[in-house]
Amino acid sequence: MAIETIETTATSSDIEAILARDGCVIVRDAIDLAAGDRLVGEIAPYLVQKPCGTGEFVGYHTKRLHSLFNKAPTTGTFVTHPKVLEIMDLTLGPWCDSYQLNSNSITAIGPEETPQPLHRDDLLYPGAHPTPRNMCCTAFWALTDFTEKNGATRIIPGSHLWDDERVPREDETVGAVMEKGSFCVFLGATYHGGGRNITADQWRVAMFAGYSLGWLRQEQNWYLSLSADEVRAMPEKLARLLGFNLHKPFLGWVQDFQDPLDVIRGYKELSSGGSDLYADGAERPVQGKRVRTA
Ligand SMILES: O=C(O)CCC(=O)C(=O)O
Ligand SMILES: [Fe+2]
Repeated sequence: MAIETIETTATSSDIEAILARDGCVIVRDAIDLAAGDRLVGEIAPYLVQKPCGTGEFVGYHTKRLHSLFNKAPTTGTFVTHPKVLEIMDLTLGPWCDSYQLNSNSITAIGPEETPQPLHRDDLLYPGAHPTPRNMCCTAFWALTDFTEKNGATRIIPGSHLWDDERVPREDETVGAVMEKGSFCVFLGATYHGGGRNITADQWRVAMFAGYSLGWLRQEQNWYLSLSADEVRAMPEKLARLLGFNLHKPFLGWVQDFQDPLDVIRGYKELSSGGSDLYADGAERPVQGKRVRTA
């Protein structure tokens, strides 16, 4: 069995059907190779400096880099890629007013790395499985080719439907084998883990971007990772995705019920008495109509 691989021309309904069945999908050749190489070039000086991890989960031959926005200007192109966001619209969109970037990292798996323990990324959030409500969803980009030998992420298709008792086994996994410039998406409840790297000299480099429902606490704290100046310089879409955003009807306001981006852009406290913050189209304080609750 292999993870189903589709072209960027696949329709939303095709993708939705694959994710409902498998909880994962690979989108082939989704970005031009020059963008990937540029990102690799931007992170290279930091990756050289960064030591390997020291734990079963973070690995002993794996390097991780975070806070990529301050290091690599090309990061935003990947994180706001239209096909990735189309998939997040499908998986997270129905359960929140807006979703957000949960975490973002470079994960570079080096020679001799052993498999990462299989896990669900939604383990951060208490909630029973199976559930129709996705808490989070992860996209990861192949910045080098992903092979069976160099540590391609292992995924268990269909495991998003499992309960909390079933223990995942390595022999149930398949490798997210893909060429660089492709990305793979899996639901928060889908079991996966970094793969074994049995090559002598290849580093498998991925850019992970996790997204979560906008009313959850984000895994990575962007408010302390980025300065107001850095956020002000970003495209609005990216700033909002990072959580400098008001989740309607009124979650996350600042000062006088302000949208965080107003404050980033220089709103002066006490200059307004505050106004009602309702969900789109609502005339009273109720949950937005497009947000599913069950
Ligand atoms: O690097 C990988 O392939 C998987 C990493 C992962 O799943 C994680 O750190 O949560
Ligand atoms: Fe993970």
